[in-house]
Amino acid sequence: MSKPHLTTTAGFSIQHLQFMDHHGELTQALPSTINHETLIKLYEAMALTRLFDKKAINLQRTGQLGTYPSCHGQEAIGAAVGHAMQASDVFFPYYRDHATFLLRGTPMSDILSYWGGDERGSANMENRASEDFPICVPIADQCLHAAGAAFAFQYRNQARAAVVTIGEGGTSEGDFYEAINLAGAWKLPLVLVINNNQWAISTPISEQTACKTIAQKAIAAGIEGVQVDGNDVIAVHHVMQHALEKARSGKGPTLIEALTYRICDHTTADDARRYIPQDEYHAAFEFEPLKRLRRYLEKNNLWSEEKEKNMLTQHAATLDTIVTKFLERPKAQITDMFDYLYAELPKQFHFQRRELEAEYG
Ligand SMILES: Cc1ncc(C[n+]2csc(CCOP(=O)(O)OP(=O)(O)O)c2C)c(N)n1
Ligand SMILES: [Mg+2]
Repeated sequence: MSKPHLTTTAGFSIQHLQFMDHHGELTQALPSTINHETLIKLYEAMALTRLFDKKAINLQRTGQLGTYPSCHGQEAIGAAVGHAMQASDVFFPYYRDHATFLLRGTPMSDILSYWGGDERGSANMENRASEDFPICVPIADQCLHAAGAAFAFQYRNQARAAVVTIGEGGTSEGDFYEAINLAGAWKLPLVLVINNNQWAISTPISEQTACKTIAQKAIAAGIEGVQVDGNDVIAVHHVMQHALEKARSGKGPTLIEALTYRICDHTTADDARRYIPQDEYHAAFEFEPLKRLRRYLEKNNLWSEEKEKNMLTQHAATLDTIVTKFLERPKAQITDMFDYLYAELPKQFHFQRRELEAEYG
């Protein structure tokens, strides 16, 4: 671990962790938790996520998808989280976790269906690697769901971890504080991963909080907090593995702040050029996670132009299959909004459902 970033009188400290800088140079020896094979796998997953992202934006721009939140520049967080988790752990995602879904084996055509407003996008749970929850758009609700599941694992004596993701803006919400408080008080097997992309739509982190770091919020809950370079997939992967093992072995929760930058619009319904200072925005591209990992792999003779070309050809074919499956799925039913919301439809909605079906079904 590198030098503490902040130390309190109570003896808690916040570490800032990095293994690889933006030139693709190691700033400390590779941790034993990661090898070159894993790094290549992470690179390929991050590259596929970036292409998926581009494709989804194109689908939205051509009227074939609803609002979509890009994860451009933030792929290292999702890839590290997805790779470090085991199938028996449970993931409580927010809306910018495409890389994690990919590595969790979530059918990516379901993710497109979800953003296409199709209830079946969240419903095909039987296809999924585990008991992962659907995407949560109401900010910070997922932290409470995750704390509840973490309690269930603890109560049943199961060696499983609940992993929840949230943006830095979301950590201003009461639900987030309630979840970390409970996790600390009950020593829950919970890992909270904060994507600090420094913007909450148009609100910059400087206006969001007076805290120097998001990780230090862990101190108030009496839990371990660590800040990592969120563009360094090695660092995120390393802290994730540590936090997951700790959670599964009954040693309690961890809060991980992954520092990155949102080098994209908030969603396709946004135009970030209207509020992000352009010099800051363009400078952030030099720090993005794929570029540095490719540089590292090439310097170590683990990657080449030819391998890149072959990977892109393979990824294009994978994406074609995903998009075809999404576009060719049977049409959604208008009554889905009732049928997927309740296990058993409350009586007062029967009339509404019948009326809707009669008019548009
Ligand atoms: C409870 C709630 N309040 C407001 C919103 C509207 N909203 C959607 S995204 C967002 C900003 C979130 O920013 P952050 O937590 O930093 O995550 P990011 O989008 O940057 O990844 C807001 C306010 C919402 N979805 N839910
Ligand atoms: Mg944010």
